[in-house]
Amino acid sequence: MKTEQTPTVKRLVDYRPPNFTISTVELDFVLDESKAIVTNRMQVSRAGRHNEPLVLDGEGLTLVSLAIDGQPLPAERFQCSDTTLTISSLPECFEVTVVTEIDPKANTSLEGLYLSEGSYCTQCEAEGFRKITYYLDRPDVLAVFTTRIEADEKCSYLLSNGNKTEEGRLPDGRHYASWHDPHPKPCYLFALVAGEFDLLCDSYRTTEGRDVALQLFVDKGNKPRGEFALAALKRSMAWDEQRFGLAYDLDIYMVVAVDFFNMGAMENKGLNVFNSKYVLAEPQSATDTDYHNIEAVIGHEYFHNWTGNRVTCRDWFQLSLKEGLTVFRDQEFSADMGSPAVNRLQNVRVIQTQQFAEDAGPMAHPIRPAQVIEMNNFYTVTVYNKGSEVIRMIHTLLGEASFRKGMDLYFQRHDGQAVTCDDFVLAMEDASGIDLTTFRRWYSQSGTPEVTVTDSYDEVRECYTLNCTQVTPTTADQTEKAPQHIPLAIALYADNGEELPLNDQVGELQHSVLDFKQTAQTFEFFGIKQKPTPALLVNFSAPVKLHFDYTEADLAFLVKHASDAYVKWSALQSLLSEAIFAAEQKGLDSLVLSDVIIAACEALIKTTQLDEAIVAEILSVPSVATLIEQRSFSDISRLAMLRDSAVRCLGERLSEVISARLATLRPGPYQYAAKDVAQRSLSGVLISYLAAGAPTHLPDIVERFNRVDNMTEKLALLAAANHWQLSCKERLLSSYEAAWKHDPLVMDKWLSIQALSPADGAISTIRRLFDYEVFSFSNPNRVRALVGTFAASNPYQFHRIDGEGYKLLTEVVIKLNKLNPQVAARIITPLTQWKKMDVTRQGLMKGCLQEVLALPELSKDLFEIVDKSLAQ
Ligand code: B3K
Ligand code: ZN
Repeated sequence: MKTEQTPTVKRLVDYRPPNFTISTVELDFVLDESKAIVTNRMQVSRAGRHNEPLVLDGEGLTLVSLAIDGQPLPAERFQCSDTTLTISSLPECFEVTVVTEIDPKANTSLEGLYLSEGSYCTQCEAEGFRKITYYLDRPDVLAVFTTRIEADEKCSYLLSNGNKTEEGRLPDGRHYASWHDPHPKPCYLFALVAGEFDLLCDSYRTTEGRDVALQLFVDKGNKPRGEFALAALKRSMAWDEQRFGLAYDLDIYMVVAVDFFNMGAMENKGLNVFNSKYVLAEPQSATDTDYHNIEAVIGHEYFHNWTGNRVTCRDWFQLSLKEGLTVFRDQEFSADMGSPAVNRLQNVRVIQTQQFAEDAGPMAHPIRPAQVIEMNNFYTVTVYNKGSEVIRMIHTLLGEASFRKGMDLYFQRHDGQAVTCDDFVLAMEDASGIDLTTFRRWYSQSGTPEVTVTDSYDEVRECYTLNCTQVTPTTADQTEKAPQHIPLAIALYADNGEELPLNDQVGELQHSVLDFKQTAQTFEFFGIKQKPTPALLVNFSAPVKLHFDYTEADLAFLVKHASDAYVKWSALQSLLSEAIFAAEQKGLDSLVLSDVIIAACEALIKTTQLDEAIVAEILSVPSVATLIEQRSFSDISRLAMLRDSAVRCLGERLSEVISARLATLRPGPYQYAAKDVAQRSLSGVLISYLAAGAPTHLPDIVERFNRVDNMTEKLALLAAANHWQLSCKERLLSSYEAAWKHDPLVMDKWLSIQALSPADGAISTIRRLFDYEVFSFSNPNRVRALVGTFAASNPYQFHRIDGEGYKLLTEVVIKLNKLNPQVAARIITPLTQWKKMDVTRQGLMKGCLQEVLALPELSKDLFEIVDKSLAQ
């Protein structure tokens, strides 16, 4: 229903180029906690021949003064609304000087200019610059920025984009600094930071011979925790030069870590602002996963300097132009820094669990959305991770050499421009000569294609045939679906486990990636002496669901013989999922895994032929979130019980083998090094099996917890004790608390563990923790650690049939509606996916959503998501 308050929908088809351009912006900030004065002087020109007024965006600003070409503007020449400043009767070229007042301290949305633990910082993407000053807040308006910052001397560092041009002292204990960024940029890349920090310095010489000063700013006392991130930055710089020939383009690169931040980090030109979670690490307090994520996010933001900053987006519908491509680049970087196979499996898990769920839910959208209410709602796993899969498919279709040519051409054509996803695909097409006409559908069509493959074998012709069909189910946003261009990578195995050559009829070797672009297509392979076992979707070559009628023996065969880690992993995941679903169908609460599955797992535990990290991935029993994604309608509490029962069964049946393997996994003193990370990850999985099914075989958990020198192993022990309700759980929690109570970032893990407790009483514990001193509703990391984790990953307690879990989340969402709409809109996601649940839970969940929808002054962030969910 459209009411007065219904927020407006913006559509891609309505895109028009800006009717004014801005060449230079001079910003002057006089900082004060609750009254900051921003003077903005811009040189503006009319674009094209028209008489339209200039409409600047602005939100929550107090207008102090307005002048055109230095002359104060009479009131009849301009108009202010809640979101715009409209100025009419303007010449062709003119200077606008607008002075506004803002209140950083009252800004709890963490968008625009705000305070993080006493330091000023900004977040402008997507549309936060308009909360700082009146501007053409859209990515296709590129200007050269000069920024002067004046503040109290207790803010010892005054930072902005580009190079520092001036600094000095002022009367009354104040000082100033001026910055100039020579690269024209959209305002979403503007940044300002002013505060007191510890500084880590280093330098990097680019292949072009430029000496770049590297500066990392962290909270006082955190210097040792910044070393790893700084080293990761240098690795990123070297990698981008080597892999893509891209070097850095300013004399200084700054990274600031702040505690109050809505997402991971932000790629502002020359001045990245980071959530401290993705900067700070030392072995005692950070896990291997933290180290991995820090390296990935540091890389991601650095890579944006070319894919995002030098070439930016024409409009926000094109977000995947920079995000999908930059995720692809960071994934390639992580793969090169560590294990490609393990990284690939981790990427695949995000797609299969979170992205497939998004496609199946109310917020389904293509990687290039066609319509949006609140842009911040579209920084999604679809735009980012599926976006990266789409780039990866282009890479697969073109091959590394042509892909690189395509990237080179893209930069050659578009450096300094704001462009579209079509421009990117065209560069790839022109550079490679490969037709991507059908492929472009991946940008406009949402949903997960379902590919069904059947096979047949003709002994006389020695011909093996794969019959492929594809269908993309209707999604919440789109009913019509066309076939996609799917690169389907395959391998065929003979009974002895040997991989067979893929010959065509005349004996020529065929490509192992099949070009599957029609609704139904048949592929034939010749010279095949006996019916082979096919491995399909090798290395997860496309973001699709694949169906093939494998027997249990086929899957066990693939676990053993397939050379590709994804195929092995996927085969064992299918065996385990099928066992769980079969028990669910029978209405059972527990299950016994077949001898075939047990034997496959036993062989994996014993093998020394595979990297331990890959074994750990393969052996991980699918999460409830992964399972639920594979079924349209499930009893989630039964699935959770059966999932745990599968782990218990493995622990019981394989306790001896597990104990023997565990004894061989003894990494030395902590190092974040691939071999050690692999050992710790396998050890974590094996310990959880024993905790589940054979607790008497466990090593002394408390002794081990006290002895190990790193957070990775401590947390794995704590997680196992918590999930499997070992008697030592409380002791471990107290010991953790005593060690880290002073450090909120480290306490986030402790909060999450308690949010994950399957035990009754978890909800009252969470409520108690709301009042605990480290917790605060205004800090997104705390909220995500406690409430986000609970809702997304505690199936037993969040989905309680009495509705108490849903009630808890709803209360928090209501509280955050005004405090921080972006975080509210994120953590509500599990409630919006009610369609997957049983009828009772559906009713409870919808009731909660209706309560949110009825809120007075509902943010547009929440409105968009809740309204769509209820409309299903
Ligand atoms: N570009 C930012 C994300 C901005 C999110 C705005 N709600 C970080 C990144 O993707 O690198
Ligand atoms: Zn990004």
